[in-house]
Parts: sequence; structure tokens; C-alpha cells
Amino acid sequence: MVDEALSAGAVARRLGVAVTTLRTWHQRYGLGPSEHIPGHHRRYTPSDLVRLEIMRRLTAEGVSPAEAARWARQAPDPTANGTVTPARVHPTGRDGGGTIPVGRAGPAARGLARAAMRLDAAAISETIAHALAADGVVATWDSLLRPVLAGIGERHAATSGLIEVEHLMSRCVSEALAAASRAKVPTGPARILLSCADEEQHTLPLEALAAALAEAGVSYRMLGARVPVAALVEAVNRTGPAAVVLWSHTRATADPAQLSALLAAPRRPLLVLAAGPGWRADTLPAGVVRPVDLAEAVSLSAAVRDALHQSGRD
Ligand code: B12
Repeated sequence: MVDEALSAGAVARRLGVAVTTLRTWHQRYGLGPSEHIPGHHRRYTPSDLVRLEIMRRLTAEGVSPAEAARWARQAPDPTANGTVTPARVHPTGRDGGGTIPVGRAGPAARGLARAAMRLDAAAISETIAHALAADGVVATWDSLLRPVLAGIGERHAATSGLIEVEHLMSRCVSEALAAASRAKVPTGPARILLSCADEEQHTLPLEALAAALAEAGVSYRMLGARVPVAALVEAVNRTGPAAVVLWSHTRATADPAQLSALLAAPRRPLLVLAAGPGWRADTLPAGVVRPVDLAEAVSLSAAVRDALHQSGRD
């Protein structure tokens, strides 16, 4: 441990904060160096560093230092050799304690985050349905749902907790997006195929895309989660889509061979979109397009549908 332990100066440089800030975090919030060798200055261990990194990230997002410190202290010890004890001890109250950071998102997102912490499904659903009706799918996704989902992910990464919040929230988001999709079923042939990569379970962004396409009057087919590549190619060959959107949320599911298989399919789509943060730009086969957000995925899909329509091929 001694070898790995760091001085306050070294930790400050790594985190990009002043040494005085570290001192304040130590004195006020107990996030100090835990390695003590008699006769030497105290040193920061890798576990201390993990806690301080959480503290830095959350305070940068606007979470109060006291609140950030509470989450930081709960972080599992990464050096505990398989015996990580996730912080499931929630400090206070019905909402399980703590908050979900939503960055600069507005009051609706804060309200949604609080409802999620309380596991208040009715309030979650009501907030999302209201936003969808008032602002449409893309704005609701970008300004309300994404910040809260990302905040839940952030908290989960810091504490290993909130799995129940993540599941309830996912369920409510799915239901609301499905209801929005059902409310405006587009007519015309479904020329856009939406699919998750093999073993990919993160479907919500694709569900948002489906609802946004429905809202824009673009027909689609949704294959959903965990689609093996052979099944994806089979669906392409049977339905001849103009565009395929393949979602990967994590590196683990982002095998570019899936994209190559689409490009090599007998009924090769005009457009193959590699969507989601899992894909690495430098590993994508030539000819694959990577949309940066929901709005771009919608406009690219609509453009391909329109091009097909104008050429009289649909
Ligand atoms: C909800 C959720 C789940 C739900 C999914 C439910 C569902 N039906 O989708 C469940 C519980 C199933 C789940 C499971 C898992 N999850 Co999860 N999950 C999440 C969470 C909280 C939100 C996912 C989401 O919808 N994100 C959408 C938005 C919020 O993502 P974003 O980054 O802002 O979006 C970017 C781009 O995607 C783009 N964009 C945004 N929207 C759109 C839309 C379109 C159409 C396009 C083109 C682009 C685009 O713009 C953004 C800018 O970068 C994330 C946290 C997170 N930050 O994403 C973790 C997260 C993705 N999950 C994570 C993990 C580890 C898992 C599990 C492995 C956990 C486990 N141990 O079992 C499994 C994975 C299973 C699998 N093989 O797929 C990690 C991934 C870490 C990594 N990078 O590898 C995350 C980041 C949480 C974390 N911080 O640890 N998860």
C-alpha cells in the first residue's frame, strides 16, 4: 500500500483541484488520507482517491459538498478484494436518502429525480406523460429523461445502489414511450428497422427513437433487446429496410462484425446507423454512420424514408 499511496500534492494534480480544497474536504467532510506511517505525512490510498474522485465529479455537477461527501463516503472500497460492500445503507427518510444529480437540467427533471428516489411510479409516469404531451419526444428525452437516467447511472457507479430506482424508472419510461408510440401509429410501409446489438439490454434510447419516429410520421419495426446477428440479418432479408439502427450502449456489445454483416446482407440497407455510446468510431466499417443524438437519428431515418419515397421504391 505504501508504494501506491500519494501525497496531497499528487492527488490534487490528479484530480485537478487545489491542495486547499483537499484540506477543506478532509477537515469538513472527513475525506482525508487514511495511510499513516509514523513520522511521515499522511498519504492518500487508492480508496481515498476513488472517494475524492466522486467528490470532485459530484461537486462539479452542482451537488452540494455535504451531499457529495455523503455519497463519496459510501463508495465501495475498490481494493477490498472481492468483498466490496455496496452502500445500501441509505441515510434518511422515505426517499432512500441522497439525490440523483441532474446537472443543469430544469425543475421538471429535479422533480422526476425526486419521484424516482421515492419509488413513486405514479408521479414518475405522470411527469413523463405530461412532458411528452407538452414538449414532444425529442425534447422530453433530451431535457427530462436523459439527465435523470444519466444521474441514476452516476449514482449507481458511485455507490452500487439504486438498482431498484433504475428498474422502476426504466419501466415507467418504457411504458410512457410505448403509449406515445401507440398514440400516433404512422401509416405506410415500415422501412426503418430498430434493433439492439447482440446481448444489449439497454433499449430505452431505441424506444425513444421509436416514439420520435412515430411522432414524425415515420413507420418503423422494432426488434428490441439482445438480437443475435443471424436474426438481425434474417429480419433485414425478409423486410428490406431502407435504414437499420443498431444500438449498443456498452463496449461489451459493440462488436463491429454485426455492422459488417448488415453491409454484406443480400438486401443491404441504404443506411446503417451505429447508434449509442458503445460503438468506437475508429472500429466502424466504412459506410456506417454514427448519429450523435436522438434528433439526428430521427432526421437521418426520415431522410432515407423520403429518398425512397421520391424514387418510387416504397
Ligand atoms: C437504465 C439502465 C439500465 C437498464 C436498461 C433498461 C432498458 N430497458 O433500457 C438495465 C437495468 C436493464 C441495465 C442493465 C445493465 N446496465 Co445499465 N444503465 C442504465 C442507465 C441508468 C440508463 C441507460 C440509458 O437509457 N441511457 C440513455 C442516456 C442517459 O445515455 P447518454 O449517455 O446520455 O446518451 C449518449 C448517447 O447515447 C447519445 N444519445 C442519447 N440518446 C440517444 C438516442 C439515440 C437514438 C441516439 C442515436 C443517440 C443518443 O447522446 C448521449 C451523449 O453521449 C445507464 C446510465 C447511463 N448513463 O446511460 C446505465 C449503464 C449504461 N448501465 C451500465 C451497466 C454496467 C449495466 C449492466 C452491465 C449491469 C449489470 N451488472 O448487469 C447491465 C447491462 C446488460 C447488457 N448486457 O446490456 C453502465 C455501463 C458502463 C459501461 N460504460 O460499460 C451504465 C453507464 C451505468 C454505470 N454508470 O455504471 N441498465
